[in-house]
Amino acid sequence: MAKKAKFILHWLNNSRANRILWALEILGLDYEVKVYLRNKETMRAPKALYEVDGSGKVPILEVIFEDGSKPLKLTESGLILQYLLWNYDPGHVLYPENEDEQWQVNYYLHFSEGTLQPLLVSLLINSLAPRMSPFGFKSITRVITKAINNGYYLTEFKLCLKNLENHLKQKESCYFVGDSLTGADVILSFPLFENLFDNEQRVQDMAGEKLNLYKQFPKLGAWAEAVRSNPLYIRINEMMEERILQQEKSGSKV
Ligand SMILES: N[C@@H](CCC(=O)N[C@@H](CS)C(=O)NCC(=O)O)C(=O)O
Repeated sequence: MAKKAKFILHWLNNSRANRILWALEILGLDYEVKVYLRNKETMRAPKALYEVDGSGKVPILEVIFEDGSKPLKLTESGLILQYLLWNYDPGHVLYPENEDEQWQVNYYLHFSEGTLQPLLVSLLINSLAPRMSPFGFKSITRVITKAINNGYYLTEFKLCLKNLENHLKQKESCYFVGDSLTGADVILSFPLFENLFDNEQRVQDMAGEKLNLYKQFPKLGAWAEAVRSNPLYIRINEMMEERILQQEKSGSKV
């Protein structure tokens, strides 16, 4: 059993940090959230976040041990979830007991940031490129980015969704590993639910074509609905909506 600890999560609105908050809540850990708000024009994180870690990226999880030993500062969602699952889930709530299923969860911890998320970021950047191009170059940029998307990013993205859908088709449960929610669903909640199924207009803008995700990928759609209706997922979102309002009112950055 890991040492008793308190956790400080550095959280940014519309970011990957929500899934760490969800995990902390599910595991019933003793945590505190520090809220940072994106600049409304640039959508980038505030300077205050760079003071916590030079990367200026969330999630950042500080682990403060009760016995006074050296605190930890963890970054990278996959690593943070791995740390929590390996050390702070003795009851196997999110990390299955069965070794084969543990490897499956570990696979998704890597797949999410290593394969799926880079494709989404590339599609997002390509969708913004025409707007950012100088006058006179917007149309040509649109043609070039579309060709790149069709040649690689969009094709690979659709392949990922098809594989994930086929995986769920072979299962009775709507979850990715075993028959209940695991760390796999938690890590996938950002790319698959928050960025795609809960944001279909954005996907359409990114893909440059109409994608009816629920119709094309019904099993992923059922999974997305399980995430949306998860009571602790609802709770953290309500909690953070309130924290955002408080932060905006106080006008403070942290
Ligand atoms: N692979 C990293 C990516 C971290 C990352 O890019 N975080 C974004 C939020 S989704 C961020 O902090 N962006 C702030 C900014 O770019 O200013 C992870 O999974 O933790």
